[in-house]
Amino acid sequence: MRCGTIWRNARLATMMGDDLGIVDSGVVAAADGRIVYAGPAGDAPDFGPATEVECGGRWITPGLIDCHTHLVHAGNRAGEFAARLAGASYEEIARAGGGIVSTMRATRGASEDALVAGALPRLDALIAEGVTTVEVKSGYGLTAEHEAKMLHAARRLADERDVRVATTFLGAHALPPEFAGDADGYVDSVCAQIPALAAAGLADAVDAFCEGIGFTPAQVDRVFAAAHAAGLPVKLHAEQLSALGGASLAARHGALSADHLEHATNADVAAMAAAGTVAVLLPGAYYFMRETQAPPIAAFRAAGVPIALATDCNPGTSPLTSPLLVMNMAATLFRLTVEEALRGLTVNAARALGLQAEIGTLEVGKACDLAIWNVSELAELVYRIGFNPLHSRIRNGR
Ligand code: DI6
Ligand code: FE
Repeated sequence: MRCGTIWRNARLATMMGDDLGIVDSGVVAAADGRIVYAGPAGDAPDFGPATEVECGGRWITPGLIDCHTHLVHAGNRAGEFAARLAGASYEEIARAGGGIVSTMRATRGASEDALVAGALPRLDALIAEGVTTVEVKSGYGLTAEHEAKMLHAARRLADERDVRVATTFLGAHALPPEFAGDADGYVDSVCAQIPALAAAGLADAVDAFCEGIGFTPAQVDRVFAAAHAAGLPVKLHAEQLSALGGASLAARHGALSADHLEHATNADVAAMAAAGTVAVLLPGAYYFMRETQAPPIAAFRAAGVPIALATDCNPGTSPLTSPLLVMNMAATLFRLTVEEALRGLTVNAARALGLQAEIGTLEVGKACDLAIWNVSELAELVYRIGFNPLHSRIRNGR
């Protein structure tokens, strides 16, 4: 078998099957950026001449996938954080013209170059912890021009760094001031942007914020219809602060994922299970917003809804750039198991992006995106707080 690089003497968490798919004495081999073998050393074929990497018994997982971020944005909201410490609520700040709209002002005022430059340190923090794929949403431009600028900036991150970027159009994130009192008019303009963004290849999916301070299920329904017409998959910020049935709506639309979900009901869970919609949990936002109602994890488990995890990196509710801390928070705050946490940033995150044929497991034919860890047991990846045991990160076999 011809191959380029072989990683030997490793322990593998392949994420194949329903658990971690562990191989104790494992080998991974790659050719032309793809995995050509991942399994027990004893069963490995003769690979012929290749670059050999001795892993010294280290653990190899699939490269981590951060499937929900708002990495591209200008400015920060540290001042609002301070105001919240002094007693203001997120909703009060939003209704007073702060919140998402303050990041919108900063983002409209930033050039595409400045957005790229601003996002790179955040992206580098993710990469330093083994992220090989990141989803990036628009949603702080809130005009056709500035939303497209954000998506261009997101695409350029993949030129600046060795990382796969999936982009999501989140025009229906907040009502921009010029449409005050006319949310339906703004939704019309969001829908009208979708065909051109799809045709230009700028958006891989369409998202919306279904919430009292965001958009109603009826408005989201219209955005999703426009996405379907343009051939784009959908996902939804749903049930974060209140129960509006957004997750059920997303499931009815065959959404890749519904995200946040603290207030999801049994009906939402059943609809997601039937549709195969992934539950993307964002414990950083739950923590930062000091929420007290955790998502219905037991119901997701019982119904077989796949659970993914992500940073939700954004300036307002989750200024977080650590996938390792996300796993710890998911375990500590939501009581996810080690297996669920690790699957949440690999195989199930791939599914939340519709990329399960390409990434997320150590499986022949998939991209050879690996994270190699200096840990003696996988639980260490979930257990430590503020410590990064990444040994190396492989993207497309390099
Ligand atoms: N939910 C969130 O947590 C973020 N967006 C959303 O729809 C918040 C974004 C922000 O406050 O800037
Ligand atoms: Fe978000």
